Amino acid sequence: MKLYAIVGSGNCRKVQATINNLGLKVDIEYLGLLDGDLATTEYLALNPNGRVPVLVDGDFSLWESNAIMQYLADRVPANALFPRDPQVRAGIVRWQFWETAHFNNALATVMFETVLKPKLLQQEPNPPLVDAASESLQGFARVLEDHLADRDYMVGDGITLADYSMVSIEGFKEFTPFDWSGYPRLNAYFDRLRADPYWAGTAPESMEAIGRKPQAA
Ligand SMILES: N[C@@H](CCC(=O)N[C@@H](CS)C(=O)NCC(=O)O)C(=O)O
Repeated sequence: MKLYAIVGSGNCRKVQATINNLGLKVDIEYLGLLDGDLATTEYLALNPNGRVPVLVDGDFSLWESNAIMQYLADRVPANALFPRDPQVRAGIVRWQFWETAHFNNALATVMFETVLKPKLLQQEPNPPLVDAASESLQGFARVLEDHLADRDYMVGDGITLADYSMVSIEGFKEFTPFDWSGYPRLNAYFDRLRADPYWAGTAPESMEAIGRKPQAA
């Protein structure tokens, strides 16, 4: 199997953490965010959105990070990341939908406007967009804070796909101008996941490395 990825991309990191945790053998090809690699005819045939990640497994190819995680986990019998029990699975899938539609959508908007846009693209942020996303993020952060009142992980007693999805853009959390002080359990949860070696192993070497193709050894 082969995964097309970008260094430091949260949506790629969650897939890579899944691969690491499951011990799967997947070749990773890093594309350059600003090199036009996502806009080639060959790549758009794999993902017409021109985004990463994409998984290729023989004749089968798949985009959307959470779908890729589930596909990979289902290739490994009896794993704890995505168990077979329908109610446990539904709980995991629920939080994967929630992170992408709500929590990380709001966090990514604030982060992109205030961090990536000025630093990577040399463009000005859009203040009304930042304000609206920050307000949404306050509400979703409260939902997550309350969910973590009596648990260390999103579903059950250990790490599942829901956790790797939830923390996918943790690398930008502290750089994002948002007041996290009212969410102690959320902050502790992010720190807990940061200590997971499968997740930690997906971190970029530096902020400068993000989006750039690694130098050939
Ligand atoms: N919903 C998609 C989002 C994919 C996505 O937005 N990927 C980003 C990297 S995290 C990307 O490819 N950005 C490149 C671009 O927008 O040009 C998923 O979960 O896979």
